[in-house]
Amino acid sequence: MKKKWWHDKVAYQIYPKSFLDSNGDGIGDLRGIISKLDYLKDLGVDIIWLSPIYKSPFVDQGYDISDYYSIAEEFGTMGEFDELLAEAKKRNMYIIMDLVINHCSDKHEWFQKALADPDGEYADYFYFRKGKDGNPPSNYRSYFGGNCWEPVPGTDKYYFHMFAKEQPDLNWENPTLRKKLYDMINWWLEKGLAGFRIDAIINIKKDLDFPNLEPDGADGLAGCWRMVENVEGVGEYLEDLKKNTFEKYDAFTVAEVFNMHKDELSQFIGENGHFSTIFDFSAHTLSDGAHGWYDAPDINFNDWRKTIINSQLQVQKCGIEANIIENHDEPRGVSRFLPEYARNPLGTKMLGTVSVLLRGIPFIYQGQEIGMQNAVWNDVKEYNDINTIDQYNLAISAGLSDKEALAVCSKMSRDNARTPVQWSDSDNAGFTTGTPWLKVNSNYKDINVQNQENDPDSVLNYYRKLVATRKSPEYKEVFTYGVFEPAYEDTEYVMAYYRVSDNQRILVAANFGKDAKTIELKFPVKKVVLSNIGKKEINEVSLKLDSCEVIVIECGE
Ligand code: TEU
Ligand code: CA
Repeated sequence: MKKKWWHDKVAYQIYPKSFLDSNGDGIGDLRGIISKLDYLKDLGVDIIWLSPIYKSPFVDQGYDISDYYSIAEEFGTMGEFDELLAEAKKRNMYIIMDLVINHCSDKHEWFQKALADPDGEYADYFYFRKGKDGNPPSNYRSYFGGNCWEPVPGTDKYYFHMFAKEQPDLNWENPTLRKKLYDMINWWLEKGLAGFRIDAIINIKKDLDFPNLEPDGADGLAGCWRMVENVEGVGEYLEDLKKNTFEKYDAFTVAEVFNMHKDELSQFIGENGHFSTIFDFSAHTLSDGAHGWYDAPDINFNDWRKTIINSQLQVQKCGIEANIIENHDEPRGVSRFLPEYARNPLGTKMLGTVSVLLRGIPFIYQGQEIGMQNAVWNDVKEYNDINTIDQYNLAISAGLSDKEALAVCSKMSRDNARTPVQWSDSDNAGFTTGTPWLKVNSNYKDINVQNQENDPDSVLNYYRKLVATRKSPEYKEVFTYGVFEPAYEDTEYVMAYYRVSDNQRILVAANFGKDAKTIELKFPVKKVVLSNIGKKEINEVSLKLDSCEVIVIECGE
């Protein structure tokens, strides 16, 4: 594999609104981020991904951009952004931004001009189509509920949106629009950005016939993602995008790609793939419900293990993936992937170890490094997220009671990951001196950065060790490029794998079960590299793993 500058890096996702508020308005901001760069450096972070900070009406928390060239005033100024770039550079850290180019905000100048002249040049930046017999052009359900087609006032036309109606989809067929997007991307790269996380990008190629699909819900609609799934040709756009932008800057790109055909993986992340890497969401999609969150299955250990193993084996044939346990769209990993008895510091360290040492770039989501968990939600009014409110209503219309619908959202809500970062045990977890825009998780007195700084055995200090191990001169090569080999697949509740390079073999073994397990070691132990219970040595061939224990061993000859 040809080496790239980003292969051995560790990344961290910041959700700016919830990271740290510096001026007491209850909203996290750039100053807050700048003040924590040393904290992130200490954790071993190289690449920082900022969820959108562009000007936006925040209908979907900044994923609805109204001006690609300005910083949202809630977050700060362009001057402060430049300062962030410079301060990151001083610390040998890289900043990447979110790139949301499947859609923009309905308040973007382009869309405003399109509405003003629905037959004009700007209308073709979007999908404007005539209705059929007074109905929308087709029967697609948007990601956030309701029809994808919204009437264009004063006309017999509709515009297309896969997400909220305030997020009209951009028409990638239009070369002038594409050129404007490329210019914008290059403008940011010229500033010194290291690359982008690319939002919802698989959706840019539509079936221009917009055919009706077999309804898959009581609303008579079919999920719009199914139209996108069936259409060919997105690759040409992605190549054109890459050639005109990222490639010229050797930029790092990590794309959010759902619904890809597995046989296309090498086109996406192979040697000459469209992107540097994509996120591995395979374990997360295990809890996709057939109709929504209300019929989402629980994740069981065997499926989870099998999914991760399959994905690792698949990906290493062609490239490097980006591994997460959570992000701003997902519930907290500790609450989701760990059984109840393991939702404690030991279990949290175990899950982190298994994830961070996989083959691929680890992306740590803010708060993950202290083991933040899902919040307890008592009222639908406590939520802010548009997706959660839709899913709550969907559950109610499917016949669930308010209490049941809330339980569904408590488990699945994106707001679980968006509660403010818990910095200390003082008011509002030290996130703000004002009123936080979203409630603080009530467990902040137990789980917060300040407490963990002072405790050598804390989750935070363990994550520091974990990341440092991955990046140490001794193990960097094997953890970056080493082959992934599953191990002990027949042992119940044990998630284990080897990472193998020409001259090293590392075993990572974790016991997710409630009871102790014993595994027979197949290689002599050269060294215990890491243990979440402080084991220093192993003398036996039979290795007993307690419940929630994880161990990382360098094997000898
Ligand atoms: O997410 C795209 C996407 O497919 C999501 O709808 C995802 O399926 C859902 O959030 C899971 O609950 C991206 C962003 O990550 C998300 O925050 C945005 O809301 C969305 O695009 C629209 O830009
Ligand atoms: Ca603020």
